[in-house]
Amino acid sequence: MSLTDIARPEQHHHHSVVEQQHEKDFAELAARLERDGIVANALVDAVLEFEVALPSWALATGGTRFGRFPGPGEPRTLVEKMEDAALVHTLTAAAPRISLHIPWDEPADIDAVRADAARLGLGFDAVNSNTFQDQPGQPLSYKLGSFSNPSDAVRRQAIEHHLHVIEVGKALGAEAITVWLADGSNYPGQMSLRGSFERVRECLREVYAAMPQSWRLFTEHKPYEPAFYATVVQDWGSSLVLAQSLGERAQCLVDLGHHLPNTNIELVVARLIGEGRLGGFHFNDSKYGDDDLTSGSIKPYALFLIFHELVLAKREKLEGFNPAYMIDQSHNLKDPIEAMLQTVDQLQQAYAKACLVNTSMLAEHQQSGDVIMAERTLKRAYETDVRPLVAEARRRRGGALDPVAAFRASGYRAQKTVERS
Ligand code: LRH
Ligand code: MN
Repeated sequence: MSLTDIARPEQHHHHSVVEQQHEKDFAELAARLERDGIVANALVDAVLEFEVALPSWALATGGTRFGRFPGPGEPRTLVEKMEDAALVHTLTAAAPRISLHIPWDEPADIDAVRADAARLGLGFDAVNSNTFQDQPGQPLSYKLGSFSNPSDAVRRQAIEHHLHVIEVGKALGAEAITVWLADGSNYPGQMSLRGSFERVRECLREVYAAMPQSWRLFTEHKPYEPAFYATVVQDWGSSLVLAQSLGERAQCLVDLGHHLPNTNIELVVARLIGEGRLGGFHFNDSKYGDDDLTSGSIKPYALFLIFHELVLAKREKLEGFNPAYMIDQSHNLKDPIEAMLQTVDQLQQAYAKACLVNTSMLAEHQQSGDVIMAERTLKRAYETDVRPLVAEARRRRGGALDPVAAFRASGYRAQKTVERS
């Protein structure tokens, strides 16, 4: 059964009930939007522009320090992760790239990986470095930090790792590197709060200088974990200061789970857009900490408000505004592919709703100080059921009306369980 057969099971039963119901739903939504002066087909085209990269590390079951409950037929190799990523792209028509983590995805044979990617129609988004673990045979430990480590030799080792990650990325056609550092301390006094930051800046200068001119460097902030007193790149301010001191092609990556409870993340996004330093996202959702749950599963309105800031910036054609949309989740209970399909659908819906905002009317209400009408203008878009619209966008690109249903109907996981046993 080919990937496209999996995407459109209903196509075999000419004009199936599912298709007929979809066309009815879409026509009704189009009529309702027309009343607001909105052309549904224009929205469909806008949704088709939205693409997100999948994290290689979330295509197998994740876990916590308390346990991991792997499922059947999970990918064991990079090419199997790419196969699953390609299926997510086929079903959603919106995930044409995969983001690799080195050394977790260290390619044994770069040419073979490039060939597999070409065969599967996949590209490579930002590559991720890893100095938050010690690898077997690694001469020096990152226990007390990598770029912030007081030891020159440890910092040198960490820089060499990043230069290697850039080489792997260049060979695969990636155009960016994401640097998340676990560096920090657990106790007051353990680490120089300014010295550690200066050492990170110095090391990143060398990494930045080693990047091809076309590349970007994304700095990813995080308030805590694994450090539980101070994290060197702890918040968006530290990340922004760092990016601004490195150069034009250094920007800030916003992982939605890397904010203390009740942080106004859409405000952080607006601030970074305003400074021209929004590099990209790690989309996920959380209730408490860096829970890496399915995007839109806990705070869907906050996700919409983030996309509202993105659509505003896009409509204003802000110079250099080109965020890399990527997912970073850990699927501890759900089938990783189903969770990924849900995630891409949630992001497509949040984007579609944000595209529905009448931004000129909103600006008028903001200007006139009409608080309620301003809020209602946003809520009207958020409260619109855009599911027929994103389904139609997928259908026009050969994807599935309902990706999770199509995946379940395909028997793909059962097939892989046999193949990968
Ligand atoms: C850190 C992080 C980072 C990745 C890792 C898998 O919490 O968000 O982006 O390197 O998760
Ligand atoms: Mn992340």
